[in-house]
Amino acid sequence: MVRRLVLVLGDQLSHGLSALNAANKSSDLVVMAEVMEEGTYVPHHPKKIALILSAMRHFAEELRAAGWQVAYTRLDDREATGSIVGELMRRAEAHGTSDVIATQPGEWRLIAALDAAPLRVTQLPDDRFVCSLDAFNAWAEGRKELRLEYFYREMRRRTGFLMEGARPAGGKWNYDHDNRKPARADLLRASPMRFVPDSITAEVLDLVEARFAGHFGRLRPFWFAVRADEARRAFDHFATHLLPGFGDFQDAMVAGDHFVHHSVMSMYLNIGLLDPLDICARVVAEWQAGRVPINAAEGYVRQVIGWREYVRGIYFREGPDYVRRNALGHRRALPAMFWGGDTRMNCVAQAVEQTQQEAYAHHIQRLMVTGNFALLAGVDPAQVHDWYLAVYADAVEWVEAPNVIGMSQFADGGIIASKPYVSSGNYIAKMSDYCAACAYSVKARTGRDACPFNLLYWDFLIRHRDRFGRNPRMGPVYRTWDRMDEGHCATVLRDAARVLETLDAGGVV
Ligand code: DLZ
Ligand code: SF4
Repeated sequence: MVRRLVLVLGDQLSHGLSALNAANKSSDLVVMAEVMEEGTYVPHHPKKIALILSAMRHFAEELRAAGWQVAYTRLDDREATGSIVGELMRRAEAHGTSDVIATQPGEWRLIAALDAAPLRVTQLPDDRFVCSLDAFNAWAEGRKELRLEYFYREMRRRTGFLMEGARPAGGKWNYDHDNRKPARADLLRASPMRFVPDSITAEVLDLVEARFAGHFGRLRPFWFAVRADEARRAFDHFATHLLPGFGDFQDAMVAGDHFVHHSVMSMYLNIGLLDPLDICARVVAEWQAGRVPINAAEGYVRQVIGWREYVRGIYFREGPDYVRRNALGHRRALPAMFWGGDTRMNCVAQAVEQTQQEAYAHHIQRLMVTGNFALLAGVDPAQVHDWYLAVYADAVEWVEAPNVIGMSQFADGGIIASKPYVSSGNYIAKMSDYCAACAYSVKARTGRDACPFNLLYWDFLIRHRDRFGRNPRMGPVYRTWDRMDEGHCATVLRDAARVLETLDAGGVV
């Protein structure tokens, strides 16, 4: 006899999950399901689908070994219905129960689907985070601006990480200013730990290859960790070899080096294989032992207990319509180069190519190359959002949408960012070695050879002068424009219009 069903989703692969904690091993049945709908509502990268399906299969085995009964649907099971709710209904009917315990999904779409299901579904809070949604809302209540820095300080105090009594370790809360060094190509630099697919993963790879052949992204070589113990080993490897330089080179981009000093742990964290407090405790211990500098430890801890928790709070606070916001009224279609189409822009080509290969690009590639270009070109933020959600292995909507809609595209009108993250080619030239091998000249400000970022940067600012002209943090750039020769300004805008026309005509930029 089964009393209740316990839903475990593909990004809820944690033994301490609230739904499992609330359930009973002897009378409840865990339901896990590989379903086409979750793989195709956006065309997820094949590596991402393989990660999730293989990690689900391994997790189901671990649950069985721990004494749970698990009803597991494989993508190619003949009776499979193709959706999460369909699978719950099928299991409910087979076992004569309509009671379901779930942990709240990380996406409004699925929360609504569970609410609408003709079953008695209890959605429990997802407590695998440092800050509950209630605590976030209490922090946000009555504040005019929800800035990361203040939230982050609260999290530092709450966790005690990098605190010396009431003071931040080293005397400063934030060492971001030290974290902007460019990096050189270095063949001896360590890279993330890679894993050889076991027989479960090998079977999943064949399945993904057969079912999602049309999706953007290369499935093989597949090297991700798919179990918690592997993810922990991968994290240890990062902490030992790459963390010491993580701070200094956090924003650096190096052609052909897909990871530089990044940990590439977000995909494991976001599906539940790693625990945020565990990994931060390890980072803090490395700093206490004198093996990593404070700017590295602080930078890492800030991303995990600060930024990651903060964006989750915003996503759930802002509600289901957040992903369709478009404060700047941008309407342009996402250019084909985002899907691997030809481009003469080396920075974009590098970021897209590695995304295709790895289902990964680091934050500055996402923010200052692809995101910056989409924003400057006025691409419809919903299309930009769908792209990021699809192509990155770590992209679950609660974390991806605030980063894209808010931080990168300014489509939420300034809830997350106090000004748009835009830059000319200069920033990319400073932080990368991309420009040397580019068909465009980053120094040229006008003409056919001019870096498109240089042209579109001004076009964007002038297009949106009504909105940003009075922003005190943007005053200096508008004053620079106003001091420039009128003829030069007209040429910049004419050349920018030519780039946009080329994009609209489906031409190569
Ligand atoms: C992303 C994803 C994919 C590709 N496939 C599945 C799946 O087959 N079964 C499943 O339970 N979950 C999958 N997921 C993760 C869900 O889409 C995720 O739980 C929601 O986006 C909410 O965070
Ligand atoms: Fe990118 Fe411009 Fe540099 Fe080319 S010149 S790599 S387009 S920033």
